[in-house]
Amino acid sequence: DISERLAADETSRTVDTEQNDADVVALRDAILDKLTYHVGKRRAVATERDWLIATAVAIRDLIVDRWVSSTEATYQQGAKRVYYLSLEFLIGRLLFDNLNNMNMIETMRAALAGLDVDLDKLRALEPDAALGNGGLGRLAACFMESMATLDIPAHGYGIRYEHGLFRQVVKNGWQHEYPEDWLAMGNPWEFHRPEVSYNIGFGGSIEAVPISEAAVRHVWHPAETVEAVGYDTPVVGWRGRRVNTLRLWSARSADPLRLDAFNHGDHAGALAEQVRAESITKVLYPSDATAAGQELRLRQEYFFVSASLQDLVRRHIRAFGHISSLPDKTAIQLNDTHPAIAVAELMRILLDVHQIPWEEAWRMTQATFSYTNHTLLPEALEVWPVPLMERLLPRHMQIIYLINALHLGKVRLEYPSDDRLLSSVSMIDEQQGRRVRMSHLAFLGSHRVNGVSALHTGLMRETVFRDLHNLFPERIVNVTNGIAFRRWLFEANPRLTRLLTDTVGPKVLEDENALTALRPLASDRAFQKRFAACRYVNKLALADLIRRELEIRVDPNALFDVHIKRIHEYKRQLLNILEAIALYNAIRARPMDDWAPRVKIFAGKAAASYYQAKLVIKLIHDVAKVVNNDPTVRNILKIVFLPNYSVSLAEMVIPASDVSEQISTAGMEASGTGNMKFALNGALTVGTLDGANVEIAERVGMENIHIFGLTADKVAARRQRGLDAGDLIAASPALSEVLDSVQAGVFSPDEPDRYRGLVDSLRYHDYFLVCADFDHYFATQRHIADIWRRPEEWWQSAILNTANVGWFSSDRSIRDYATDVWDVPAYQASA
Ligand code: GL9
Repeated sequence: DISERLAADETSRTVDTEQNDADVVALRDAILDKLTYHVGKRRAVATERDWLIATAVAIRDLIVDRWVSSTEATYQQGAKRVYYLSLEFLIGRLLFDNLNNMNMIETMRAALAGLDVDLDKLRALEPDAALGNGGLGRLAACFMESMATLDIPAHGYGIRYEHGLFRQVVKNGWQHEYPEDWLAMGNPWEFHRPEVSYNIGFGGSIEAVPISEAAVRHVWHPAETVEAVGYDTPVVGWRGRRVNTLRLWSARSADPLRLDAFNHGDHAGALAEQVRAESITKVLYPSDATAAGQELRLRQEYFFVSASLQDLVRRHIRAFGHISSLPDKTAIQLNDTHPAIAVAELMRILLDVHQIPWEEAWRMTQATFSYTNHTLLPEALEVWPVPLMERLLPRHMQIIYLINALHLGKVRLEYPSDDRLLSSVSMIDEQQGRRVRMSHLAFLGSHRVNGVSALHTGLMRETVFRDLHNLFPERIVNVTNGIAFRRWLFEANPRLTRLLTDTVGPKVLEDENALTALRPLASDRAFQKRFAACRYVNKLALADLIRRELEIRVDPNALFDVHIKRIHEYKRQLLNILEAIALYNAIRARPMDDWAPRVKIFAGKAAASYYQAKLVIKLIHDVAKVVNNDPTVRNILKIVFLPNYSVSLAEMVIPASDVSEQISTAGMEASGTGNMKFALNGALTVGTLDGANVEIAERVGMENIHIFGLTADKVAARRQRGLDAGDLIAASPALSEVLDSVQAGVFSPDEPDRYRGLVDSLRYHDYFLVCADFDHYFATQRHIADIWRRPEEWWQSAILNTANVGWFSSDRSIRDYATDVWDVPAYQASA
């Protein structure tokens, strides 16, 4: 019956407006042409994969026409270009993204139907491009789309990892990691550019060549050279307005094979150099909000930065004839500190290649770069040991020393003998061995530095960058994150999108502020019912997925309470599962009460080496096993962990969610962007006053968001007093019962001590304030359940969430960058 209901809903699936027969026929012919001449197959023997490739390449042809015209226009106008340097682009699938932005979904559906091919099957076949870990990488992907939509000439630069984020398999409740293989069946969206290649040097020595009485020129003789080769993926803006480029670099050995060794029978030795070179772009580091720290990571960073800077400098000189106008025509955004070595690399290019004097080179560098900070977690701030940097990048280290000496010289003039200040603002951290602070390098080399939410930017000024902020009080600005509505509303939730276009008009597709027109409808019962019906159909589809994946049956009428994101202690999945246990205890104590049925849904990956996070995944599974099989609970509570979280899974889950869990320890989540995706789709947030939750609360109103817990300043104060939670636990019978049962092995009878250490750390060293926030969280969840029982109130609140979060469009974020950081014009829909 589920598939029947979904089929009956067929008509409300997509958002594009027109489709005419001539377009359908032309598209069908184009696909058949690609099947024959690109894939090399006859229709009779074509597999679904063949159809996917033929379809993608047919769309790509249409994209290329716009791509060429966008690029030509930029050259002709001599426009300023934006370069977004990021070690991560978490793109996900592109088939529907491109179709949707090209306004072609229905035309394509019809064209394929004429060939007996189902577009939705092809959609599911495409692998996710998972070239990122989480929010930071996904933000880069949303920003690329918004820059194209706002007609900003922009290039993304990053690494074409052969293997993206690992595939998560859960066995007996434990996470296992397997390599991911997104390129296994080829990538129909990209263009290999073997002619776009640069030499990247590592190691070696520096020669100082005298060029006059007073000056020397530094020549770097690298010990090792690796080639970077470009792969271009077109990035389509809304309605194909503009098509930009994502250029990802792949490493190639300068010498592919030592033929002499091979001929002597040393086959492995003959390939050794190739293996070493190509290892640079083999795999994405799966660390999340922790610095990876290994030499290979630094090689990845320098590799892609050097290739990108050589490429953009070459493009600039070709377009404008001379390097000196670079800052007027180029804005380079550093996405976190991962590409911070770019500051030293651009200085090297200006000084050593173009012979620009130091002061001028430094002025140009600062005017060109800006830097976004994405986290204040101390373990995530990159610091590289000086000996490693000296060995791998000797010329860059010289430049860094000189930047630092000049910087400290100025500080010393202003604040003589303030040693604390000097060591705090120095690029070299002398605490434990000498290490280069990449955040300081990025800060000093930029004209603007930004945080990603108002709260986070404030904390940057007060904590990690306090002293630098006092020296450069204008430099730090805020740009609150945003999300691409095209992907996270129009594609992910076509039913709701159709409802919005029916009621507000097609302008909601063009202008995020048009959502405010929904406000007066929030209390309209008929509209509420239609809004709720969209959610219900989405929930049917999710319930079906849960049944297929996990063989668990969930009631689509239950409240879907969803916590999906990387598994991390500060994100507090542990608080959520402890609350679930408390609820379970309460249900068993009063089974005949009128409980609102609830499904707790979790998904997320833990870094492979993050034991505590993996233990939380195991605990969720252990608790689920007990709760889901307890007959006294009678489906009032179900707990589900969906494995292998991805962009595509998020697109499926978010539109089916009633409650959005955003419960990080206040002060620790820089922004969050999942929070925005849920609110846009009408879920009610249960959350702390952290990251962008603060700004969501300001916009939806405190009555439409469920805030609990310590605020960031209270968290800091509480930590000052110590982390022992004994007093708090003693004061909370519910929490005491929960902790005692977990510690006693009630959920782990096969290994009663499994969670002893975890509970002990909550009792005696509760750094993430799980105990401090527990009672308030539990009470807030019960309050949410009360509202759930009053549908008119619930749906009014849900609609007001959708109506009031237009501001969190990544188009707004990108307009902010365009004016406050890059100084480039941006398209204005309503202007
Ligand atoms: C992050 C922050 O933790 C998030 O709060 C923020 O929304 C995003 C984007 O600004 O950046 N910083 C960070 O290192 N990650 C983030 O998600 N981690 C990952 O991307 C895995």
